[in-house]
Amino acid sequence: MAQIHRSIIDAHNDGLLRHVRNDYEHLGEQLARRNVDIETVRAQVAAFGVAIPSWGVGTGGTRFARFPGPGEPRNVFDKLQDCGVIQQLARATPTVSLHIPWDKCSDWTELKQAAANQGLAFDAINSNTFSDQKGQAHSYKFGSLTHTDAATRAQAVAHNIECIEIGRQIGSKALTVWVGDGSNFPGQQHFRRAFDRYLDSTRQIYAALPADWRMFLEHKICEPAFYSTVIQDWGSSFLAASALGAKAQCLVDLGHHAPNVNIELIVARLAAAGKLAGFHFNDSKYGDDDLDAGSVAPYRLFLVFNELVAAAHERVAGFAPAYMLDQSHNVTDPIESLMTSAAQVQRTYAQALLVDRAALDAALLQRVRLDAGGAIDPVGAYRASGYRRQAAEERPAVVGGGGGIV
Ligand code: AFD
Ligand code: MN
Ligand code: MN
Repeated sequence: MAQIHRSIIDAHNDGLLRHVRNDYEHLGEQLARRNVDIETVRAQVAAFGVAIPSWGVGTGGTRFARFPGPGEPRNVFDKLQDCGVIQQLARATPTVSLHIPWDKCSDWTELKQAAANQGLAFDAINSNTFSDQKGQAHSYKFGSLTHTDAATRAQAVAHNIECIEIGRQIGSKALTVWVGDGSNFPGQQHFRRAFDRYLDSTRQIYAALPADWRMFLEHKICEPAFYSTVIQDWGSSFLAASALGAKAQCLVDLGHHAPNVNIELIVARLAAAGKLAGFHFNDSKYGDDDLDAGSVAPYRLFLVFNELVAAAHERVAGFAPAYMLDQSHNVTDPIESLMTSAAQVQRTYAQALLVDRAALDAALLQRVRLDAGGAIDPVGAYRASGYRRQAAEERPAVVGGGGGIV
């Protein structure tokens, strides 16, 4: 099956070209009025790419059912072909993130070539020790890298090292490690010992990393373990990444936090510590829903990008996040969802670029207050005024009283 023919794209574009040119020109004028150069923003957005997860082009499912779609990819070559179409049309996804063993194939050189033919390269490679494969000697039912049984841990370590070897052949520069290890009941797992075993296993994987590789540790609050997970949150992830060394960083999957957690703050903390590996973009309402990026909470995505653009703007040391989608398309055509999600990520990046940081930081709000007759520095002026001291003298303290909640 070939890619979509150029003439089809041209014919489609022909009908819309005039409007796009007019709208772009108008937007350029509008932004110029705000001292934003549209060409600069355009170049930054054009240089931005987000990786496609190979598993995202297949139809996803829930634990209740999966409803297969028509023309689903049968193997990694089919998946690459779908990724090629996504990149051909939307031009925002130049790389693919593989998942081993789901994407195992017999000839990695052939696969690398097939990707290049589609205009694609490979991003981080993902290991899988959260499910058992046929013929596997030791089961991961009760854990993998943190299993109490040394032979099971060794098998999981060997699998990750094999992923590095595969990644090396296809041009990946990072290994993403997410484990489903954890417990379903209080008392089932010794928290400290499980974390120690995780460190012991990941140290062996870390030692096998090529010099120019990074290791991405992905935390997740729950699922499939629903009482506790070993790498539950960014704190655990940060501890592990710090213990391992400079090449280990923390990957933030937007769906892997409790509801209402301030993810952009986590992003800022990790960026400041030089430990932000990158992202798995998706959206959610309740848990690891893996819905299309920006479809439920676009403002949350904006706030994340606001931190990213600020960190790049301020040249935070070691700031080089990898961007990937990680979604499950259960009811849509995965190609459509991935194209619109990539565009949504791109759009959000553009919006964050439009924020005038210098003005936001100082001048704008100060000027607004000054114009309105207020103080340039309200807190400074308030403290200098002695207002509170005077109020305390004029209003005697009430002794006792109820709670602070009214
Ligand atoms: C998990 C994680 C992880 C993993 C994926 C598999 O997000 O990135 O690779 O699902 O589908 O929840
Ligand atoms: Mn993920
Ligand atoms: Mn997930």
